[in-house]
Amino acid sequence: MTETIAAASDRPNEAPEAEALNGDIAKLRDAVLEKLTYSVGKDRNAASERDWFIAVALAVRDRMVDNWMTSVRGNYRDNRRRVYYLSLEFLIGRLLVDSLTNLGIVEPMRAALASLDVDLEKLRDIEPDAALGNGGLGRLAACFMESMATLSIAAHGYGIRYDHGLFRQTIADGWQHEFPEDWLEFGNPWEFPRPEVSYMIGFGGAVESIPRNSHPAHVWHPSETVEAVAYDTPVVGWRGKHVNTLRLWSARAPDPLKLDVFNSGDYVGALADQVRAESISKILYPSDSTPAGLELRLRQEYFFASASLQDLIRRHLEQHGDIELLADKVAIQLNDTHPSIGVAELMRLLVDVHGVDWDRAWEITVATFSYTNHTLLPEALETWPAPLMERLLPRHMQIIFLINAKHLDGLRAKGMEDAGKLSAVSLIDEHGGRHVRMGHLAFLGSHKVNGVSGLHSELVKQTVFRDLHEIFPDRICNVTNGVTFRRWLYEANPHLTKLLVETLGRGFLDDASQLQKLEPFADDLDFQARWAAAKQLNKEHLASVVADRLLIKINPNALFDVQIKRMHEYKRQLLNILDTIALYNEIRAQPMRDMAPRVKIFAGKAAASYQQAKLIIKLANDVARVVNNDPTVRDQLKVVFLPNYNVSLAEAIIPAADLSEQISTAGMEASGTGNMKMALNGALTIGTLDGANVEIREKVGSENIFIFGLKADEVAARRARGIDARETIAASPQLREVLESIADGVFSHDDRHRYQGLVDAITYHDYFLVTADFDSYRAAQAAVARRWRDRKSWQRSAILNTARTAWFSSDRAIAEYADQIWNVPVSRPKD
Ligand code: 26W
Repeated sequence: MTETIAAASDRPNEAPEAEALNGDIAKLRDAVLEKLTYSVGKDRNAASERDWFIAVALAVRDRMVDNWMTSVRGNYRDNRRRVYYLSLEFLIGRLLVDSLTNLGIVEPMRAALASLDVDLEKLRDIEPDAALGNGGLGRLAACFMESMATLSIAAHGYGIRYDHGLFRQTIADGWQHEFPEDWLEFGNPWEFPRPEVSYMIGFGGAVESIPRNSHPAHVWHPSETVEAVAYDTPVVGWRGKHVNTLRLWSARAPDPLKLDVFNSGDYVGALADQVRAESISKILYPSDSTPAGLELRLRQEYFFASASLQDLIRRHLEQHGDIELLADKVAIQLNDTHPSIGVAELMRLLVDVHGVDWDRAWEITVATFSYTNHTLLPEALETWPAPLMERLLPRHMQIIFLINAKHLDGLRAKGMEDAGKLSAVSLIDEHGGRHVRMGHLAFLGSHKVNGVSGLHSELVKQTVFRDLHEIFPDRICNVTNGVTFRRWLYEANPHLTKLLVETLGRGFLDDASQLQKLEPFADDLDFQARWAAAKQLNKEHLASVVADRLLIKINPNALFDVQIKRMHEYKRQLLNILDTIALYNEIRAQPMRDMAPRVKIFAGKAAASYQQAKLIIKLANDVARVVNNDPTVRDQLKVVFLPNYNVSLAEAIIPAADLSEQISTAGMEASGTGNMKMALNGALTIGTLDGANVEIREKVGSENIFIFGLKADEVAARRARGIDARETIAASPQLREVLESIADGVFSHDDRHRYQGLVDAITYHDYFLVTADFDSYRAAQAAVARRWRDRKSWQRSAILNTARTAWFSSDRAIAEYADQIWNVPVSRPKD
């Protein structure tokens, strides 16, 4: 499916002398054959592509193990301070080309396989995506793992090894359908099962308090126990020097089969415990904004938090013996609130298990944890009903109450009487039944709290944590997100990488800041031509993907206008569709008007229970059907919705994008990371001043980005004035025409009223201000069309976008975490 990876000479980190190269090729060839024969157990003449993939993956994995063990030994020998990244999601994607690239053996492996009549490209598409995440948060965790290895930080990732990742999306008659994803169907060659590394995780039961001198001891007697078993995946950094571990937990029933029950003939009953236990790591919750709020979700969160904390404490004690040194040797990052029950769990382990004094334990806990907030959406902030927490985690509920009591007492002691303030900063939300505020628990239990873009971190101080920020004014900081350039440039866009190496040399491969050296070439017509040629190859490739999957022919010379991200009303795919219809109406009104052909490319999954988002997918497909089959439109406008958006599809779309749609309602997208990936690959951004768009504009320059719409503070003011949009619609003839065409069923002949509800929603209750930003969005799109016509200036801006987005490397972001939050050294590749 993807472009052939560029030749050796311009493979990023491969310039070996021919001799060494041939040696390496021969060694790799033998290693692959050895794996095929003795690990896969297949003769080369009988081997399927999947057999070859497994053999190659196992051979590549071997190449990592040596440095992995060296890194692990080094971490122990050098007594290195450790970083633990706790995340319920790791959106890894595929690992074959990423591992080959970081080990610097892509071309030798290609040659080795070619000598065995095997095509590396074919194997690339065999590998299933490890889709253990929903979207931004999960992919960020994966980019961060790769950057922590690249910067040689002694880091572990901890998560859950879901049997089923994010659902597979199919589109039937324009509607999204979800199917279980089965990435482990043929096994996972990258992981090492660690049956010897397992921990017992308790649930339910009761707490016994045993009177002891100063204060009673507490012993928790869980009524249910689940075993957490480890699976380790090596994470190799750029240039393969340092290899870290991603440890994912799988749930097992301590005794999988109740033989007595089985022998009594109750076969299902005999397996009940096993099913119940294993359900914990069965499937990823497919929602990326609304907490399921279901017991199983809390079980998942506690299961992996407890297993991870027990494991890192074992490692700490083995090496340092003294639990009181934990905060000196360990930094734990909470990736949003999902692992934040870990704050109460560490207190339980320190106080109940290791006998540390409460106040000392709290000091250690706060000094060890730090927490990243990824969203301001009120519905995404997790709270758990106290009764559920009490039943499932009785000891933790006690601990949370005591943390809260000491917290509030401390504030009262400092003179805070205001009941409103006290309840606002309380861990317990008393409104409508008692709920535990997991964000507050994470905040209180951490020494540092960060947002993920400059604007977002300011909004975090002004909104969700306003009152806590007043009490702890130095706790909130900002670390703007980043993306790994290995996957999102070198591997996804070898054509552009080849041109960059030819033009800048290889230095930028180790030090992204050298991309700046591109600036002088921005107006160089010859360079512009080579730049355009690289983009054209990527667009032709995407056009073939669209043809394969949708049987739709798109013109690779058209402007590829791309919006790829999870479906959500605040991301405003609907606004993009309204623009598409307005464009369609314009073309129909003046079919012969010469306008720059444009292809609107959409892709994204909607949470299974998110009806409005699923309706917007249907509308996009309904509009596509009408526009693509309207003869008057000819080639001027095409609309495609690519199904099953995932990491691998993103790698195919992003290098082909001309225009990057980042049009969220200002103040609602914490950062965005797709925006960074597309700007890095030379797309121009059309967007609101939201999340990291603000910093992208700062870096690339306002003349190289199309900004429109209300700013975050204006959004708040506008909402305060009411979100009835009838006035706004009346004032915009184009908008009125577009909404009427939708409401009249122009795009839904089979069900004329399908979108009446949707049109009514934005007419009378336009919370996401789609109508308010419509005209300025249209104006920005018109500016895009004008700029596109002026190829020199477009190419200039495209080149400057790549030249000026080095800062958005996840290496920079991780270096900031290391410096500001984790207090660990980093060493850059080549160092
Ligand atoms: C409990 C359900 C749930 C699951 C996931 C609630 C919230 C989430 C995530 C926080 C949602 C998410 O992925 N947020 C995105 O995080 C990215 C990485 O920081 C940001 O770039 C995106 O702006 C933000 O929406």
